[in-house]
Amino acid sequence: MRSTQIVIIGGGPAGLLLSQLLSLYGVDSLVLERQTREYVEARVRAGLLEWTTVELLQKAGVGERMLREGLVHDGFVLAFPDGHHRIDLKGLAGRSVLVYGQTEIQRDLSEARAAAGTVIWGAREVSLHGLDSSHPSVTYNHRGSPEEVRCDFIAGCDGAHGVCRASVPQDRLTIYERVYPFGWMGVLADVPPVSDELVYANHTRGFALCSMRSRTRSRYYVQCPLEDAVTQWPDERFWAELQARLPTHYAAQLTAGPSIEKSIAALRSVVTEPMRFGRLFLAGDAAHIVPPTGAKGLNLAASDVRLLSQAFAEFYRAGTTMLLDEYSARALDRVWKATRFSWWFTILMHKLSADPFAQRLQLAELHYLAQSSAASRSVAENYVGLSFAAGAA
Ligand code: RFL
Ligand code: PHB
Repeated sequence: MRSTQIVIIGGGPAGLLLSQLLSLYGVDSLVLERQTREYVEARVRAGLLEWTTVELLQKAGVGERMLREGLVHDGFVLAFPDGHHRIDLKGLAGRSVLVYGQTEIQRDLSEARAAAGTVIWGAREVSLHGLDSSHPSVTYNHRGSPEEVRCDFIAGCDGAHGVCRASVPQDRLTIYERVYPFGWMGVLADVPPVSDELVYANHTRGFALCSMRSRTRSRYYVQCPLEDAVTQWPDERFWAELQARLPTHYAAQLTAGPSIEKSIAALRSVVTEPMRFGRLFLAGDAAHIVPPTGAKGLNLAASDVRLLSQAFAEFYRAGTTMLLDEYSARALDRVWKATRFSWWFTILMHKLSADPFAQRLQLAELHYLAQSSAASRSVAENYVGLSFAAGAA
């Protein structure tokens, strides 16, 4: 029977980055991923990295292509029915963000981890055992044969629909949840972006976001009803709707083109407390989900993994469980702040209901942001990512 120090369930960005960081600390791990490598690498998701995430990826030794190909953004634009306002990230918060697709990070990490031979893609029927004992183990099925691996700890990095959180007795976790009554229809297309910076638009027809992956590849989203299916959004309808939701200046710059990917994402906030049960530690989307408005999901996964890798390293280096014992509280401090920001930004920018009072409040807040550098600074500070201050993880 195989054995390792840490079994990591899930080979998304959280799981692979954790494995990569652990190898730097001389800690052995095995990643069990349900899907094939090709499938995982093709999933189009996040696009925006906080600088602390950029630095962590560099530290992990997977930053070279990211720094070469990523686009540094010093600000972004908020558009609303009667104006627009640029949030000067660099000027107000002293930091920038990096546009670099999750698909690219996934590729960089897969390459590094595949070279080390520590990922099993296509691991089915993963099942966790002995979580509250000192000898946990994981069973799974690989290419038709049953396997078992023993370990000291299990890291649950298996996303929102994984097996890890579900393996914890229900009465040992508290789950906080908010479901938003709309989704995002996203399109990826090889057309130049409407602007050098991201544009978040609050419009009476609904929210729209202009993002990008490169100077020749755009990523656009429009708010849509939760019940909508992708088939209801042929390309022509999407481009017309996006154009209608942008201020004339940006609408005039919009280049339409055939979509190369199209998907609908539901918007939710979920926080699981604590992020630990016995020898199982949850990280990333397995523990929390944020609506994509604040671009925090991948960044939170990275900050969890940063804390967790340090805690495992400390355990094996000094034999102390102090950082492991503090992991959940330290991670959750940051998670709740990002949850608050993502919720606030979602409520500010989306069409919530036909309630005219709510609409006027949104507009008043957007006008206030445009007028107050203190208010804009608070947005900038949260958007670039809160620092890892002492006592605040
Ligand atoms: P993932 O990426 O979901 O990876 C989990 C992995 O676990 C595997 N798995 C299992 N493996 C073995 N056994 C099982 N039983 C398993 N069950 C699941 C899955 O196959 C998968 O490979 O979670 P992770 O690693 O925690 O990473 C989280 C991020 O993917 C996520 O938070 C972001 O994509 C969120 N997000 C954004 N985050 C940002 O920081 N910036 C952004 O700009 C941003 N934009 C977005 C986003 C998410 C979006 N969607 C799709 C909701 C934009 C969108 C539209
Ligand atoms: C993206 O590029 O996919 C993206 C960027 C910013 C967000 C959400 C998604 O807030």
